[in-house]
Amino acid sequence: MTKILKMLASLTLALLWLPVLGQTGVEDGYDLWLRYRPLPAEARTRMEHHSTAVVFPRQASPTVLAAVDELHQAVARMTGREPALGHDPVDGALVLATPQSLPGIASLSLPLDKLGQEGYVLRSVTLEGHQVTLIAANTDRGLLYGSFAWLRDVQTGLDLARLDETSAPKVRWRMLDHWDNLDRTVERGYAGSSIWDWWALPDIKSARYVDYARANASLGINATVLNNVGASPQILTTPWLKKAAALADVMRPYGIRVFLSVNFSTPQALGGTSTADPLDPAVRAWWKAKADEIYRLIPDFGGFLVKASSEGQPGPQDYGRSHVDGANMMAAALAPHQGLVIWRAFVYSATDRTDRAKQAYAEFEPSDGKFAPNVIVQVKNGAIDFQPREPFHPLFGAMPRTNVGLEFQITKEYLGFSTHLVYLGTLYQETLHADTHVAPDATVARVIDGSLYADGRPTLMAGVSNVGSDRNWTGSHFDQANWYAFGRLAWDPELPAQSIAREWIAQTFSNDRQVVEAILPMMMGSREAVVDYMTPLGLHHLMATGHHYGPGLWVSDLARPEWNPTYYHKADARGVGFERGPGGSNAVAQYAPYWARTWGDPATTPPELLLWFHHLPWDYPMGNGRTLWAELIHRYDSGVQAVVDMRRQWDALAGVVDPLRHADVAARLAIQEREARWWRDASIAYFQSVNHLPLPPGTAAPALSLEQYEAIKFSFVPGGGN
Ligand code: BDP
Repeated sequence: MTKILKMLASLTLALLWLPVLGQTGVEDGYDLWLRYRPLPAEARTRMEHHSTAVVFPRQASPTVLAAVDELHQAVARMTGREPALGHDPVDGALVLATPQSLPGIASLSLPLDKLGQEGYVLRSVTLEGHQVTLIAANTDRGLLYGSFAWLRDVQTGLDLARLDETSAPKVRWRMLDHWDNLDRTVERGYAGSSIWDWWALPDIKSARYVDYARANASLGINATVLNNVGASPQILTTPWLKKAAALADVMRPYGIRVFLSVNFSTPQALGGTSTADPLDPAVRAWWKAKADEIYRLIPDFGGFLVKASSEGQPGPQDYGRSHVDGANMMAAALAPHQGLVIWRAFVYSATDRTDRAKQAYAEFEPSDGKFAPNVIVQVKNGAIDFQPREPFHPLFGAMPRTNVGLEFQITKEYLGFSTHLVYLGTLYQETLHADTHVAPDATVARVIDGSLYADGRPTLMAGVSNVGSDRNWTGSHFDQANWYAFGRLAWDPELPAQSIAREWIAQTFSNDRQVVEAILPMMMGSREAVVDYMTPLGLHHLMATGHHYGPGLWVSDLARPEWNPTYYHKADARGVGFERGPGGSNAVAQYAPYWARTWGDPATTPPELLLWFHHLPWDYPMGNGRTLWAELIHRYDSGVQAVVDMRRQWDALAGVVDPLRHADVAARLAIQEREARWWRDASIAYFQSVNHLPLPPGTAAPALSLEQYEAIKFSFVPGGGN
């Protein structure tokens, strides 16, 4: 064993993941997109020329050693030959260098000034007379990201002899939000229980945590919120902070900062104060002292994520104070430590009778410019709630003097859990590419990455995690793609969803053209399919009560009007849809004039959002010769047909895709087809019960009666909300 190998082996992080990788001869999904399977002979020979050695700085930090370890193991696994480890360039080496560790790279005119703290350059160069692949960065984190980028290039078959890549993240905080409770249940989690074995922490640190960190680092995700936004006050007690600190220790070498969700009334709930009023001096002092304690345990702690005055969670409004008062109070406690407050804008009130889609904007927009500089207001992609399709949230672009972050849901609460195959890259792209029209070229991506404002503000893209204790991490193999796509888009919101899907398939299944070309259309069409069989033409929030599993269009008796599907579709004998134009709730007026005009008139509203913005008669002409009713049924049928097609495409890959994963995906597609039909049939049966219209000729009647669909009930549905 070389000296360096011994050094690597002595590191806990190396020891932790070596045995895990060693176990996986079988394709069970554990290895995600970091499979590093042996390459075919020709590719192996090509690669060997470019990975003879891994050369790295003498004074290597844990982050550099993590990168070296990853490269070393990956090359060994792909080529069957361990690369040498050393500190001096040799021919065919992979050289990790910063300007400090190897001043010689200065002569290569690398664009280091464009890389910031996390970017990297990958370049085939001659260094000290040797042909090498240089992975250069300003920081060790950049070297880690560059190493993963090189491994992505290898696995996707790029020409390793002519690399010339420069990349830097556009968004500062690329964050996973875990909705994990301290008892290991996961709100809206469909991949087993929480990955965090809270009870065993801090003493026992599962090897999985390292693999979690590796997977995130491979995408550039640099922050994780460990616990649910419906936060237990307990998380801020010392024993739990020690558990969080243990996880922070695992994440640190991988450039990942730990954040915690906090309950607004924690000081009072834990008995430290008699109130949680944000303007009360004792409350302010409590938070300050708590922040000091946290930073003693976790010196690089990221900050707090807060769901306040939202869906029954306590908040400043319980004390007659505003969101600004609440957020800025916490921000003051964290500011001395450079900590952040991420304050969620997911609010709608039990007493406000105005359109739910308007309430967050109404609450937050007037506070523009009032939040402290270390507060980021986190806004969901749409104004209702992670639906299969929503127009972008009107707050994007509407608060230019406030740090506004974006929250997507990766776990598929409303899109078929982890059973339905739905690639979310296209959904994310649709939001990110949407032009807010508040200024020229003001896409949501440019609001979120801050380039629209160019003032160096902290930026954030967060995704509600779909990771759990399941062996394959995400419940289904294809849901790994949504974690992947989220991470890649958080790094660069302009990346096309299609190229992300391609690179994910190549790394996760096979780089074989036949496989990539067969899986790609399944993924790319899958989101439109789920929209069509669940909520076509802009319909939304029609899922069953609480758990959101299956259709519930008929539900109209829940305590709060906006919890009922009938509130959203408003179907009656005359028509269907939520009127949000000037004649209705006028939610369109919260958008820039361009959208207010376009979406204010059904004639210029695209069919995809028609019933989101308008209540229209059943015989409304769709412009393609069909009535609204006929078009609705056509969409339901297309959705079901798309799933039938996906199944056929997948079946054709039997024997090409490894058997375990093939069988698992096939079984889920069978469920998806059954459930797509269920959605279609139950929706048609319900709408027919209100409009009494016949089905267009040639259309299949629903399999069961409406009463039978209404009678379908479930208990113990995963993800909570039962
Ligand atoms: C909704 C979920 C609920 C979450 C809430 C939130 O149904 O479980 O707590 O979002 O984002 O989608 O706070």
